[in-house]
Formats: sequence, structure tokens, C-alpha cells
Amino acid sequence: MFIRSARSATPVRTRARAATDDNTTTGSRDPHRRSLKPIRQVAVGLLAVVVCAPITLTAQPAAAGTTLSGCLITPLKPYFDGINTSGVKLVRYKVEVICQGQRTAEIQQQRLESDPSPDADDFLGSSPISVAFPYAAIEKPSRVQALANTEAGYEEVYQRIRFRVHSFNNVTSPWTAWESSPILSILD
Ligand SMILES: [Ca+2]
Ligand SMILES: [Ca+2]
Repeated sequence: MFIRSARSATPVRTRARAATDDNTTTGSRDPHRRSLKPIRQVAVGLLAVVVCAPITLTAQPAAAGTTLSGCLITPLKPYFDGINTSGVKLVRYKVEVICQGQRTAEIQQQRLESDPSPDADDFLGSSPISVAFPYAAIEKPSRVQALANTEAGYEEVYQRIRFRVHSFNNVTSPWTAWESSPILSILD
């Protein structure tokens, strides 16, 4: 329930945070800071609810997000995002990052293609993603990768992430467990 609330609030901040949507993990001290104030209040409220009642997160089975040290981070389902100049489909892997202020979220993202057991999933790529939060906010950093052809027919791509949190007073949390997103089935 609370995840949906978080997502429904994000369009409000699209204008102010559009730059963070594509490989940008900096720019926290932006000129739109004043316009983000209501969003920060929303984010703080969401985090307060999440931290106080974490059991409600289990209501959503897949990619419910992980809460640690004032951050709630969710690997979202990848989605088709155009075709490159070589005619290959592009897939965007976006992560929703909600954090309280005065901390930095350090995320490791891995992109994979699912195969039935006993085959191991195909590893497609990985990226470090770091997002600073001088103030509580919602960020949605993402990475784009051309769709790999690992088999005949559809490819079943997904991402998995883990993260740790660095507070601005030099305290670092342990890494979370890996959490996988829902799978995107897409024809290459
Ligand atoms: Ca497959
Ligand atoms: Ca495969």
C-alpha cells in the first residue's frame, strides 16, 4: 500500500528531477530546492510510515523494496525504451530510491536474463549507482542497456540490486541482501 503511495507522489517532482533519470547521480544542490519542499515532506512522511510499520511491505510480493538506515529502495521492472542507431531495442532499468536527508545511498545494480534451472541466468551487465540526499527526497536513477540476444524468442530480463547507506557523519550500514525486480519478457 505504501509503495503505491510513493509512486503516485513521484510525478509531482518530474520537472525538478528530470536530470536524475539518466545516469545522473549528482546535482543534489539544485536551484529547484525550494520547489521540492512539499516532496521532501512527502518522502519524510513515507519513510516514517515505512520504518514504523515495515510489516505492511510484505503485502506486495515482488520488488517490494528494502528499508535500511532511512532509505527505502526498490528495483523496478525494466521497460522498453526505444531503439538504438543499430536497430537494437533498448531496455531501461530504473531504481526507486526514497531516503531521509543527510545520507548517501550506494547501490549496486546487476542486469540479468532469466533462464530455467539448471541453467544459470545470463549476466548482462552491472553499474554502481550513488545518490546523495542532503534532504529527504525521492530519486529514480536508471541505466539503459541494449537488449542482448541470449536465446531464440523472448528474452526475460530483470535487474537485482543491493545497497548500503553512508550517513553524512561517516557511519556506513552493512550491505542489504540482493533484491530482484519483476521480469520483463521482450522479443529481441
Ligand atoms: Ca531466458
Ligand atoms: Ca538466456
